[in-house]
Amino acid sequence: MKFISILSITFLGLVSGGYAQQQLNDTTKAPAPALPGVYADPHIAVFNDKFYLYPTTDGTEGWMSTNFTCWSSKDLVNWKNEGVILDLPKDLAWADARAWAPAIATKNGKYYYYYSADANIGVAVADKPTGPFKDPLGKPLVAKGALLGQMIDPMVFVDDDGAAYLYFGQGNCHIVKLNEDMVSYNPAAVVSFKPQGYNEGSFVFKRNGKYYLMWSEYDTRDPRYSVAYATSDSPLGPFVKAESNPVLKGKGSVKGAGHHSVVKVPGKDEWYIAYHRFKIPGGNGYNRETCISPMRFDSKGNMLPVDVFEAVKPVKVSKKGREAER
Ligand code: FUB
Repeated sequence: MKFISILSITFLGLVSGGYAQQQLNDTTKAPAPALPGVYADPHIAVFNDKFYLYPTTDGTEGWMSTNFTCWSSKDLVNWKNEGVILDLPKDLAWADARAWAPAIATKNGKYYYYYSADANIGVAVADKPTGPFKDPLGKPLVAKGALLGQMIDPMVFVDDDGAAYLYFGQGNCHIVKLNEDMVSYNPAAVVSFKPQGYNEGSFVFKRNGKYYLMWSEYDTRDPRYSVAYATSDSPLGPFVKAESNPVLKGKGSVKGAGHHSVVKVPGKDEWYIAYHRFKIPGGNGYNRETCISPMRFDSKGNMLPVDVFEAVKPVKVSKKGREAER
């Protein structure tokens, strides 16, 4: 009798182990997106005890959206729509459509929101992460035609010493240190280069003293759209492309995974990557959805490939973690 039950436990174990393995290898059942509907180019951030997502509103051919929304979450899994935070026709005098690829940074108690509008880069300022955001310049921060490539896809990285750097551009990657006011810079100080494979969507973060520059390769309408990275010991580069690239790419039912951003859980060495993929089912480069996956490093600081089939478990921002980062 005992022998039979050992046999049946072993059999059940093999069956369930096989099932778990099959689940792991199943590239048809992607996790649900983080946001409902079609949103792309998600910029993820953490302020106080909440996570925020700032995406592009998708769903029109040519990406013709005219406003930006903000989403908040206490656990990275449940997201609340905070509504429209910048409405181009209403809030800007110089652009009214093609509201793309925003990013946010905080400095001196203010929130600075950088975005693309009609292929110029603008900046808007607010007292809270959820706005309302106001245009302090009345004109683009980086105007169309200022440099080589499209003036889109801004991202701002604030270093430990408080210095802020703007990364931007499609076709070429441009970097410039922002002035203390966060809304101006010296045009003569712009550094421009093109990492091998670079297309757009640059993003920078720092871990253990190393600067990681990431970007998207291929066109966002191409199912091969993916993310690569390089590292440097300075926010201005030079950056050396890692050998183990891409770090994010589609697989199975996940296509066109890219234009990402990265967030660290305060007080922990725990990282998440937000990105878009073609909507499942039936999406394409104009119908993309926002997803989040865990992101990890090896002991040498190399990024490990992201598993686009790994679902995010709820994460809490603790008071202790926040205090540790002050
Ligand atoms: O969402 C519009 C454009 O598509 C972005 O600016 C690019 O990065 C690409 O994702």
